[in-house]
Amino acid sequence: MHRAPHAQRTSRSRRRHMHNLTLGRDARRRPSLSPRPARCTGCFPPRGQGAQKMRLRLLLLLLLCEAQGHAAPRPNFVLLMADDLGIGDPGCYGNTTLRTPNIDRLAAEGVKLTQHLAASPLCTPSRAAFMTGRYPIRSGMASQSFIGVFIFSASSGGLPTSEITFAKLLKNQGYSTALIGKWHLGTNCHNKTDFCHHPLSHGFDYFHGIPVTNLRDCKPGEGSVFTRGIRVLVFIPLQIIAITLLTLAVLKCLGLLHVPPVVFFCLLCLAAMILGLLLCFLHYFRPLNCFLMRNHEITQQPLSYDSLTQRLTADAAQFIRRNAGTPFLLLLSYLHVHTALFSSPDFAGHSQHGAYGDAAEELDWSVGQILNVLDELKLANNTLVYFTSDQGAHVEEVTTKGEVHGGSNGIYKGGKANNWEGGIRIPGILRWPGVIQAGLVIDEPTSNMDIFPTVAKLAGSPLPEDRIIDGHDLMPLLQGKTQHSDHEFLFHYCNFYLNAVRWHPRNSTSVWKAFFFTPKFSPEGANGCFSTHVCFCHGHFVSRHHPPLLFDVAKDPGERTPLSPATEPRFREILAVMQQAADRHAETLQAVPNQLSLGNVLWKPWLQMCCSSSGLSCQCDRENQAKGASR
Ligand SMILES: [Ca+2]
Repeated sequence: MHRAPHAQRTSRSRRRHMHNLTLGRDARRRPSLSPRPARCTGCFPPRGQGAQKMRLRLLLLLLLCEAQGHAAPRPNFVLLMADDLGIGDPGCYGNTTLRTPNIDRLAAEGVKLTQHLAASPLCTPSRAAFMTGRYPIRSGMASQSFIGVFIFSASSGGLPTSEITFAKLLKNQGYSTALIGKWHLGTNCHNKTDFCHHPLSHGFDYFHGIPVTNLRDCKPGEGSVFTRGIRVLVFIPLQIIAITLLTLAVLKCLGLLHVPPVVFFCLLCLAAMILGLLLCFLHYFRPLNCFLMRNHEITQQPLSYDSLTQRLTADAAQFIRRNAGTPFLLLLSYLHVHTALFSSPDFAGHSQHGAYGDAAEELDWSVGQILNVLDELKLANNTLVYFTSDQGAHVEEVTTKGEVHGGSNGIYKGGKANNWEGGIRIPGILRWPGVIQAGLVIDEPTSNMDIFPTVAKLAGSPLPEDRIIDGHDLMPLLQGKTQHSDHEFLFHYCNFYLNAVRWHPRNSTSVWKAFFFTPKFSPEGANGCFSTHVCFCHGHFVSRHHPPLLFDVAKDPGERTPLSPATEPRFREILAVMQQAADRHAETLQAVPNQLSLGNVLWKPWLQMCCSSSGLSCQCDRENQAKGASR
């Protein structure tokens, strides 16, 4: 482990840090949950006898109406999401060697959640759940195959338009809404201009960022995320063809077999075709999939990493400035710290942890810039800031030279793409000075799906009633009105497959976690699936458990020692309750189109967006021209 061990243990009590307590007069000035003032019924002019009394009554009513009309304004929302940042990376979660003073400041001024959970350990499904407050299986954003995320910009799958994001709810409430950074929830359905899955079709007024994701293949010289796939799909078939050709040639030379020349010709053509497809893939992947958009327009293709974080941060700051006078929602979805790693000269080579540490420290700098803008515009007290990561650190990210390009999950086992705590326990920090107590640490189970109902309620929006929302409003927990999470059960999915159940009984401090299967780590004894780069969720890649593997993660957060009937007398009773909960949950699921089916994740030429018309070269840079053209 290249970083300090995770210092923040999961003790079961809420610890109120006595420093910097800010619950004063401001704290009692609650936000209005109703966006409109109540109607002034009875406001009519007096006449006849008793006019004086009526005038007095009228005056009181007017004062009441006036007071209601000036209810506290609804808060702004700044949601900061890192990509693949581990819970062991920020200083406030125990790291002593990575410098994250701005994230630490946020935690000191707000609430730090220590059992904050991603609804999925992968980018696309976790983000779908975050945006909708629902398990990704409900929206069809949970893969039944090996590919659990979108890789191509010209795929037809994505977040269905029937889904309701918190951005859509807030836009309807008059909020200005922006997504800056990574989306990764699809772009088009049927043609390259329908933008059915695009952020602007999901409630954002403004989008500036990448529609898919940052990958090694987007940065020349950083290698390829497809190395293992290429080995299976290209090198092995080429070897088989070569051996076949050689064998046939020898048999023909020895006169043992008559082989017509057309057979040799066909085999050579097949080999040439496979090689040609590989070269095309490697050549065109970057321009066709790694590009920046501003709203519906491509502004930089392929994207340049030069001052990329600075550009996106400056744009986020501009959005805040433009909308300082009206309620706004900003989702700043960082490309950091997913590979390909990058950072500007101010950060490159400055951390103790190589390229990963440089990127993490630049991410922290950007968080600081956003907090500074809120301070400068005096918006901090009326803005709820949330910081998180979309899932745990990718522990298998190690370069061929042995440089660690994945983060730290602290004391937790596993990481990205599996449901050990390291894959799903993420940083979760919320700050709202005067409303949320500063310095509070909450150990109760919470989910990134909780942001949806929390944000909706604070903005005065009713929740959709025609669907199940799996998240719960966080405010009662954050404000100390309840000490116990509303999540009695949480369901941990590995793509489409129910991997584990979490049970936090209402009258207990225990947090039971039962695994129906676990990934087979490789090589044996490793802390991840290094031979496949990510763990898979089915088939011979997993070990099934009958009875399920049971832990109390309140006592054993590292999931080191499974319980048994000998060590836990209520073993079978606990598992029976969890199985019943899983069965009840399964009954709430409905069949929906699979957005991550093979047909929906494959590259479709007719969906390919390109900023130039000259073949597939797709080269342009309109980033500077487009500045200031946004809302
Ligand atoms: Ca991610």
